[in-house]
Amino acid sequence: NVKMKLIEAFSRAAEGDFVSGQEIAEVIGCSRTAVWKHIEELRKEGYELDAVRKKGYRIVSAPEKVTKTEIQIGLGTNRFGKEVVYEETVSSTQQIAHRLANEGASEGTIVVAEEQVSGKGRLSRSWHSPKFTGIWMSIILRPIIPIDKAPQLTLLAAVAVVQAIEEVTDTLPQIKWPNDILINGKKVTGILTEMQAESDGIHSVIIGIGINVNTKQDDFPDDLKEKATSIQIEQGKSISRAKLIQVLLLRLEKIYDLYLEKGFSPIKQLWEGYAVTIGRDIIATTLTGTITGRALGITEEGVLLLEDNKGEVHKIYSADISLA
Ligand code: BTX
Repeated sequence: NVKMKLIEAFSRAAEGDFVSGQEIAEVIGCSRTAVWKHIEELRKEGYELDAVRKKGYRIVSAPEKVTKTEIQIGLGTNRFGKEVVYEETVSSTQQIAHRLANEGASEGTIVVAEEQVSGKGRLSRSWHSPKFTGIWMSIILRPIIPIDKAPQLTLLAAVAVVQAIEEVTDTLPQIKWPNDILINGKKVTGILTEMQAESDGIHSVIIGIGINVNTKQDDFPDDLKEKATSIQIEQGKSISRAKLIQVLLLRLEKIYDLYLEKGFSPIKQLWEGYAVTIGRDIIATTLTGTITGRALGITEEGVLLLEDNKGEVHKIYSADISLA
């Protein structure tokens, strides 16, 4: 990949130093006269470059983008993110991931976009995904597990997201069952797990992760301003989205491998350590009604146990939770 070689050549030079046309030609294996064409391609990708006669080129600023190149340089995973499908604008990364999964895409393939115009939440709700502000990513998994275990993957993904955010920021995210990640009580991340399965089992699981990273208060529509937040809002400075994706992919791969090897128990423990709702009085709104009670914990399947005031324990498979 020419672009990657080129960026690597720049990153080897000391900051602010020029890299000569000759050096660039050698690194990417092209003629000196062809160098400018590749430089132009970088410019089109949002890099700002200085070109000075007899000195060469230098990168003035790199784009804050999450292209394949940005994600893959320095990525420490074995499988996750080895295939990256990047688009600037999509309707939903889930849609593309479903299509790729049908076409046989390998496990760990990710789809990322700078912007989604019809980002999807659960139960046909929408996910607000403005340009260049967040991580809008879907990952294709092909676990060999029974269909009823698939919801565990949502919890697994939530743990990985929390670990990744903790690693690259100084915030303390928490999980609200099953799929919300909150910072200071406001939603910073949503996770949507969808499955392609037939009677012979799971063909693929597509995990969609939306993280508000560098979103500013004004980027949220009015109805979200109260309940949504971003990493930038919470810690007062922006962070590199590409870096967060790299850390997230590594965490996801590690925890997924742990899950395949040891099952859900170790994931459950990690999850419970981050959960805000457990042990508290909550209101669960399901498709059929509302139940109020104390959240006791989750089962080995990842199902929420809720004890109502008569002492009856309900198994909650899918609901929206709020603190009572
Ligand atoms: P959810 O149904 O739990 O949350 C959706 C609800 O969250 C919305 O109804 C709205 O109230 C609120 N909301 C919408 N956008 C945001 C936002 N940016 N920040 C905070 N709150 C918001 C959660 O569903 C699952 C979201 C998954 C999003 C990813 S992004 C990549 C992938 N592609 C895609 O279309 N969806 C997933």
